[in-house]
Amino acid sequence: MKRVFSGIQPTGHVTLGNYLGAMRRWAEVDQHRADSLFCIVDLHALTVDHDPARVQRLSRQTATLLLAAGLDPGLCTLYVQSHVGEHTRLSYLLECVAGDGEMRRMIQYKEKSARERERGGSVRLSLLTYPVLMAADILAFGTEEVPVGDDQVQHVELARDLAVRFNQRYGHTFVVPKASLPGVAARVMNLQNPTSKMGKTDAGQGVVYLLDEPDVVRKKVLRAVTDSGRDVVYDREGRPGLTNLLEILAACTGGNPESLASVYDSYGSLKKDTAEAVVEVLRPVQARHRELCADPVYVEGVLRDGAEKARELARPRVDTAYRAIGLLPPA
Ligand code: AQP
Repeated sequence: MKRVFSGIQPTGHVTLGNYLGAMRRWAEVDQHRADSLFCIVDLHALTVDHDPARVQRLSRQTATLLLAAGLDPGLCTLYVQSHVGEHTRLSYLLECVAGDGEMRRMIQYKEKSARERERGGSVRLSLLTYPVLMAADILAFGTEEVPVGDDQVQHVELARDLAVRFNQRYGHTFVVPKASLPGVAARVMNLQNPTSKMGKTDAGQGVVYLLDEPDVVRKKVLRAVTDSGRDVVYDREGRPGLTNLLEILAACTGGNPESLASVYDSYGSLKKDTAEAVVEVLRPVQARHRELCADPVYVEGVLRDGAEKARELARPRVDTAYRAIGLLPPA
């Protein structure tokens, strides 16, 4: 069976972008067709200015939401990254095959380091090395496929490069993974700024959160920035606001964004239908989330069992990498 791995950072409340770009596919497709691991990558949340209590709270909430979205511990492994030491053990080895130049070229590093500087903060070294830790997350498990949104493709490419380089220098150790993207909504854009990705750390009306009440969702979608012009057309470059709404509607209803464009003759009706489609997609997830919140012991048990399983799966390959690179095995 194919090995699939993917992760989500507890850096903010889970968004509609996370759901449509990644989580929904993990639950509806990946866990049924592959031997899948899904991880709350909490160490990555420490790469930018963070509040310790909030990261803990968001880690629990993200795990609960992943279960609410349909991840089934009988079908997949769900765990928290910091509970499995193999991630950081392997990350160091991969730092020894990665170059600082390739880290500085990462788009997310450029964007997030600029944001930290704008806020007057310093840039953490871990922000620069974060893609190496992500490569370790992936490579530790012999992952073949990484289902992600479009923004993570460059990082998966780096994981591929590091796997190939390590294998060439030290002998075949890692499977070379590839990214897989959803057909639609691979990059859901901010509703107020449709040329920027809808990100967890953005505040404001442009981001729909998975736990937003129906009326809040409606308000945000109805107030989405659209483009000048009257006709409804699918054009990512020229009409990013409309295109984003069409992509969201298509992802929520199973349609095709380009053909949906011809169904609408006004922005108002497109927004109204999109708002209702999002509300309907979120409804069962929110209901299940409420049930799971009443049973935190269940969620903790899932994470404990998941971490144990992930440790067992990762350890042999990480041990092999330690020997291959020239480290003396403990007596
Ligand atoms: N807008 C999006 N559209 C489609 N997919 C998305 N993903 C994230 N945003 C979108 C995918 O969701 C998975 C988990 O994402 P993450 O936790 O790595 O990223 P994030 O939500 O963008 O969180 P950040 O980086 O902490 O926040 P920002 O960007 O605000 O700084 C991934 O598969 C990702 O592709």
